[in-house]
Amino acid sequence: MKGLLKKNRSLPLVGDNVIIDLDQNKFSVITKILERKNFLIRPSVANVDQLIIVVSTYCPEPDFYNIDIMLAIARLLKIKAIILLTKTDIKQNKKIYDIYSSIGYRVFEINNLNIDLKIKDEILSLIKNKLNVLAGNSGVGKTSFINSLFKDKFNLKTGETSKKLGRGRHVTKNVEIIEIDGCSIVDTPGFSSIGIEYYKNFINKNINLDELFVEFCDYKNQCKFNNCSHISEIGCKIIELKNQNKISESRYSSYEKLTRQIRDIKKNIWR
Ligand SMILES: Nc1nc2c(ncn2[C@@H]2O[C@H](COP(=O)(O)OP(=O)(O)OP(=O)(O)O)[C@@H](O)[C@H]2O)c(=O)[nH]1
Ligand SMILES: [Mg+2]
Ligand SMILES: [Zn+2]
Repeated sequence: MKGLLKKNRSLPLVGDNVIIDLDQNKFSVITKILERKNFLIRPSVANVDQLIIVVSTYCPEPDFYNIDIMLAIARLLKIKAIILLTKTDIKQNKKIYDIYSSIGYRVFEINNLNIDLKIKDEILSLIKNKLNVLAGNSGVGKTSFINSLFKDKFNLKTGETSKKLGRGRHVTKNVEIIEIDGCSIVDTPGFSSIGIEYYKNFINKNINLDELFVEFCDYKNQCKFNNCSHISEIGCKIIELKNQNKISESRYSSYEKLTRQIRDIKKNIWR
């Protein structure tokens, strides 16, 4: 990288488009990072078209809050999102399938050890000509998914999960773009949480958190108060729907938890 870029601390991310020149010693140097349309902070990737949220039904167990935060970040950054539910050969999880497909997300139930060919074709057509980022906890099967999608072409390193600890062993160490058959897919190290706190610079004072929950958007105009926070207000349509099980309990509780978390972040940065 050119000294000036380094000095300005504008480090390139995986997924960046850059200008490269030759210096007097004929070494390639990055002289400019082109404008990003978006970037994820953890995993660190720029110009993302689609987030592939990978969740395993078993070892590690699914974490609903994490799924909802990843979906919220995708909405915040206006990135498409799909969900891969892996290890369905060992255990099913209809709850996850039902919650997320009922609010419009495409959820694929996958066995990475022997992927269904129809599912494989559908996924291939969904990821083509896009920069796709795999995200999810260590051991959920992100790397296995790339191997199973491109079986004869890849055999990337995967690792047994620890049954005793119920988690993966952080096998993938780097964020790396894999380009094959017109698909760009980014393998990433596993994180137990993607961390909304990293996005505090995006979360301005007026952000409406309910917009990050797709199914809330259809109903929030029916709340009695315009600026309803859907936490304890009388006449709140969202709370009413939650009580009638028309909005899922776990989605509502993620919203509640996120509201609290953002309130704390705001207290600290706008005091
Ligand atoms: N039975 C079964 N095992 C799977 C499936 N997907 C992945 N595994 C196993 O789960 C373990 C972890 O898979 P990896 O692909 O290394 O997981 P990862 O998400 O890349 O993990 P990190 O690189 O540590 O973040 C391996 O032993 C895989 O064989 C699946 O669909 N079914
Ligand atoms: Mg991996
Ligand atoms: Zn409300």
